[in-house]
Amino acid sequence: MPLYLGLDSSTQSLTAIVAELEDDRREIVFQSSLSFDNDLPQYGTRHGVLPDANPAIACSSPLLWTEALDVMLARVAHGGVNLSRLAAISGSAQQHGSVYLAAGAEAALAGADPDRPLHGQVAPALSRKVSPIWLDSSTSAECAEITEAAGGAALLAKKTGSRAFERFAGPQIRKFFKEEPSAYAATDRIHLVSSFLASLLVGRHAPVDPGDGSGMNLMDLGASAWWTPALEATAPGLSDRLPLIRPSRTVIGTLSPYWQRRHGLPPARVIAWSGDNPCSLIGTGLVREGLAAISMGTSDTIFGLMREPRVDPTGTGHVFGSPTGAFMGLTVFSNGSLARERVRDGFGLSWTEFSRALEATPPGNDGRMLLPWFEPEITPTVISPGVRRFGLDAADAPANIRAVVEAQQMALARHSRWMGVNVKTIHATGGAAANRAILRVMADVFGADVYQFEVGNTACLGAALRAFHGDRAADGESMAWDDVVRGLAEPVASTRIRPDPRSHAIYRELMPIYAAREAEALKG
Ligand code: XUL
Repeated sequence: MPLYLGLDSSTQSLTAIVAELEDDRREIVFQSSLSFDNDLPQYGTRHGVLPDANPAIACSSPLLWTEALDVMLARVAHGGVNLSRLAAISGSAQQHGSVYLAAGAEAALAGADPDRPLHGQVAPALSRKVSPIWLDSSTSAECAEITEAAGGAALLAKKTGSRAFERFAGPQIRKFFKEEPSAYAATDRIHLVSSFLASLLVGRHAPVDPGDGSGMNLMDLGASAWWTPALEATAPGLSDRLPLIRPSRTVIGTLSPYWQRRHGLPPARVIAWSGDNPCSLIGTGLVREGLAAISMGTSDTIFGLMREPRVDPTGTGHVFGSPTGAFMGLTVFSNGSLARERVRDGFGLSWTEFSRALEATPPGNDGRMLLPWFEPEITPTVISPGVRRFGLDAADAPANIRAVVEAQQMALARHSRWMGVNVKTIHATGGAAANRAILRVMADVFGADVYQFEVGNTACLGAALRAFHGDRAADGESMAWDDVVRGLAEPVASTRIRPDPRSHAIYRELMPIYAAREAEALKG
């Protein structure tokens, strides 16, 4: 029976899932996760980010991700599973991060010596040591320049699926070109985190898929091709430096000799990697329109499949490509788990105490409220962070805990209306989806049924399922997506949390107040 490996390189960790998938047999046979901060402390990251005095700058290290991949594939190889049956591998990665390689990178990857760790062999091929990631908000000037040169925000959004966003690869590339012109000139290929890690696996430059390519402000969403006016608005000679764009199901090569010899892995097919949100769309089983998922990880996101690309007229959300070949709507909040952690840590509590405090306080928090901008926020755009409290004593632990969770859920509900989905069922995923006290607030704010999943990391599961789908497609069997996700990427019926009508009524009254306070704060 064939095995499929899914990998997920997120902001803070790398996860692997091996699944046995054939007909009705759907079983996870191996799972492992490593933390960048704790397991590879030599890189000095905090929550997966290299420390910087400027809060707007967020970079990580491509060598950290490379070394993590080596460590994880050793674990997979020695995890007690018979990997001679490994048919295909695919991956998921944090979106928007860009990796800069010099000429000669491909030769280094193809000829990597299996007796030496890969990161040391990749190091000389980097034309930029660091990789700006999605938490970076330092490119407002470049966003404005690109918007103007590409014909305005509405056209950029219509063509690429999003207006210019600070964290998107295009504005980041422009900033690099402006600040380090000679390093930009020495750059031969610019990858996303997903296509960089896929390149390491196949030993040559991998393509990007439309799911992750649409997070760059560079891709024509309808055509799945680079959009020349955006490329020209971003940096000179960019078209020569970008990877090819290929459908998510594409077999991009086989596991290179490095991995075969170093870890004794078979020459399995490698399927194009994608971004974590497109992978999570598959891993939460959202292969039809009308359903929504909320992922609560480092970022909180709300997303759903779209048959046609309905771009957000308010300019808040994004339309990305979906691995199914359709599209997905998405809204992202950077104040996700780090904000919840800040409140919890501020009062020195455990997660159990955090949940108890949430359960012991009343829905609506007796009108006490906060705006949860502990870090710079993506939705709505807040470059200079700062928490604003309303009737809330900063020293009152339970009230602050309820306030941060309610604010996050009200923001999710308010800023996802543009997707035009009447949310009646929510598939909850990400680390915080294990917390039922938080999901209770979610159900009551949205007035929707909320379900949990058996597999916590749905982005990683989605990658394994995409490996399955791509492998079958390469053998000429085009599987329906409902059949791909069946049995594993399905909500667990017994976990349903139904909304409480009285609590939902309270939140319906609070929503306009929250909206007004947000609008007021943004004006200020
Ligand atoms: C998506 C986004 C985040 C990252 C997190 O647009 O910025 O969800 O993908 O990994």
